[in-house]
Amino acid sequence: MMFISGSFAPAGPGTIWKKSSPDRVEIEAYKKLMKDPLSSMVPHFYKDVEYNNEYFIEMQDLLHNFKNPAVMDIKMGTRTFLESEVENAKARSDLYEKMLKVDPTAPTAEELETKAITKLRYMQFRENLSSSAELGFRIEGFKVHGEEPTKDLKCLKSRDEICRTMKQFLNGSEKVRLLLIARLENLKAKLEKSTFFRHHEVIGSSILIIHDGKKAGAWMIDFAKTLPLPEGVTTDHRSKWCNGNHEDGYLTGLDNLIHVLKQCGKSRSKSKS
Ligand code: I3P
Repeated sequence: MMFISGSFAPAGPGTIWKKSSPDRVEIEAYKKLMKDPLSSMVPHFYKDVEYNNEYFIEMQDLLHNFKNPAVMDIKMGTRTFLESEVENAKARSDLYEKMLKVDPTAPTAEELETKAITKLRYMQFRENLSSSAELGFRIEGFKVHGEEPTKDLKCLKSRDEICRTMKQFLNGSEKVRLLLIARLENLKAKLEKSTFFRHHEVIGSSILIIHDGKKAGAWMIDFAKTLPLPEGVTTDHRSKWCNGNHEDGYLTGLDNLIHVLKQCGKSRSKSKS
């Protein structure tokens, strides 16, 4: 996440370096995205860089044109893990500890005994705890100017709660709300025309929203788990996932995100969930 993680470094005016994995998945995704109708919906990719045996992506700094911006990271999709996790039986104590911290009642009797869970178990726990499973998106964190980032949102689930958080982030700006709805509707139109989107599953990717009270934008970011679909497989990004169909629920999430943003305007004093 751009404003919280330590994997970013300023590169030059208007550009940043983002740490990238040696598997080159994100680099390949950005290269293809630059030639796709989605190019205006993602940060501009300049080049990949190898530096001190580490890999980086030199890309547009989306914050560059904003003054004192507010930033929100929204993780997209009803599925937030790769299908390869289904076969990954490795029991992890770190994920068990994280689960316990959020909800001490969540582990099963067996998990309480072994004190370890698989990544699949943890990721699905996180999806169900938050709005991911039902709405296809979740607010991971946000930051408004002059305040510390708000990251403790793992249990944010209902439309009503999301709406309240959105209002806090929008800081009462009706203009920004309408700009964002328009931008996200534009994104949806572009996704429908995108060859890239037709041929990839988009997992663990976020929409980054930035506004400064006057201007507002939203961009797709984080493609480290955006993989080409296997030959002959197609997805509609809305159907329910079952192992092997590669559905990610991205459009379900986008539809619901737009809907919630519209709802935030209607229910200024009293919101319904
Ligand atoms: C992490 C989060 C990350 C995920 C990470 C999780 O949980 O879901 O997206 O990394 O897996 O631990 P949380 O948000 O609760 O901290 P990937 O998206 O790269 O899978 P990891 O522990 O295997 O890095």
